[in-house]
Amino acid sequence: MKRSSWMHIDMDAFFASVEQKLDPSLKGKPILVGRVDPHGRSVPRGVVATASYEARKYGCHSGMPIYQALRLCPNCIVVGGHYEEYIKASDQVFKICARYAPKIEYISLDEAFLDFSATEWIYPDLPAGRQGLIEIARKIKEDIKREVGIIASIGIAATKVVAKVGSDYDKPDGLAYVKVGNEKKFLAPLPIADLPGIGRKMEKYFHNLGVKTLGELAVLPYKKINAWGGFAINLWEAANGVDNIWFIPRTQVKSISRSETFAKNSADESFILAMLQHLTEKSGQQMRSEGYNGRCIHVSIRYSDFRTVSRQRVLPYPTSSTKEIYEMGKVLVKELWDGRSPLRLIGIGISQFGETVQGSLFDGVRNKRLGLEKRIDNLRERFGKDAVIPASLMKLGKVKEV
Ligand code: DCP
Ligand code: CA
Repeated sequence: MKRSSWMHIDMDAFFASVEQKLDPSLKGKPILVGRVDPHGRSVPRGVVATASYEARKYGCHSGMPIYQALRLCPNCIVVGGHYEEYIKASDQVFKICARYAPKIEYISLDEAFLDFSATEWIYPDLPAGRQGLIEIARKIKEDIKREVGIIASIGIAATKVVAKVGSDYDKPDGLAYVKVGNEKKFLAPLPIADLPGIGRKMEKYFHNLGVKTLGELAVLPYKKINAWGGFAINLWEAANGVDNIWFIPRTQVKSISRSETFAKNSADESFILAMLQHLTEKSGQQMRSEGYNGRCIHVSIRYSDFRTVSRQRVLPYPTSSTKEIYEMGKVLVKELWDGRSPLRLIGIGISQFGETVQGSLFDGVRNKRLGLEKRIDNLRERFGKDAVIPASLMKLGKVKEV
């Protein structure tokens, strides 16, 4: 069997680094990216989305209330988020990755797996194996620094889990290569919380059993692990350096999408966007009723000559909100469609399902919006699907569904 080679790339203090790039006077300073009010003043009960590494020295971190972070580091500068800028930086970063990696699995705005399995033939001039991969990783890091102005950390390993642990190992500005066959040895001294998926509760549970390191987890008898069920087996296998599916269930198992062929081809932007909203509404409603949240939004359009183009973007958090999915869908339509040629079909979908992250920059607004959308779903369930119709959908009339 051909050997796998994975790189895991993750930006350092992503939102904070983009803010420091936008306003160079913030460079080298402790900053917190958090919520701000419309006048640019920090909201006292806000939460830290991320802290620059200068601020982390004082113990500030993501998810911490801003007032608490300011107590630890009174000199910290609180800045508001610029979501569009994060999307732009993310696009630039992944375009650079795509110059080097034949296959990319997007995890979030600032994180992806690059598949370098069996790619020696693409890089005939580079030494095979270790040296070649390290050289490529260096080039990716350099390009990102020069072109985007932020810093990436990269882990290289034969398995995804180990590559991910590797990108965190040497952060910030890290580059870690784990030799093939050395996975277990590399993981053994690390605290169990370094393994993705181990939350605070599970960490505590293992600590109570006297298991503090991944090495200690790896030597637990399989019988004991087996009794704890599937997730424990995953963790145990990962600690033993075994490549398991780990990230696949959340990213590839399911997607929900809707598409419609128009009764008549149309180049009317307001009609096309209203149709997009109609389809998003249906997908969003299904997501909410089935309890899914997805990160990756994809849009397809088909021109009258049947030429079909699609595009996708990854949101920083999984969502099921019609509004959030639609906003991203609209951006994708504007990028895909020339704005003139008539279309015969449009589709939108959501994939990369996972848990919603709490304590993020946009939580307050997002929770309110989701609550409202769920209430509308309930109304529709009770009084029929036309009980609440957004104004932009009124003009659609009846449409043909495929
Ligand atoms: N984020 C957020 N709220 C959280 C966690 C993260 O808004 N509770 C946002 C801000 C981060 C971005 O997502 O910049 C990426 O998250 P990471 O966990 O990768 O953290 P950073 O990139 O900030 O730091 P690191 O250098 O540790 O990767
Ligand atoms: Ca990051």
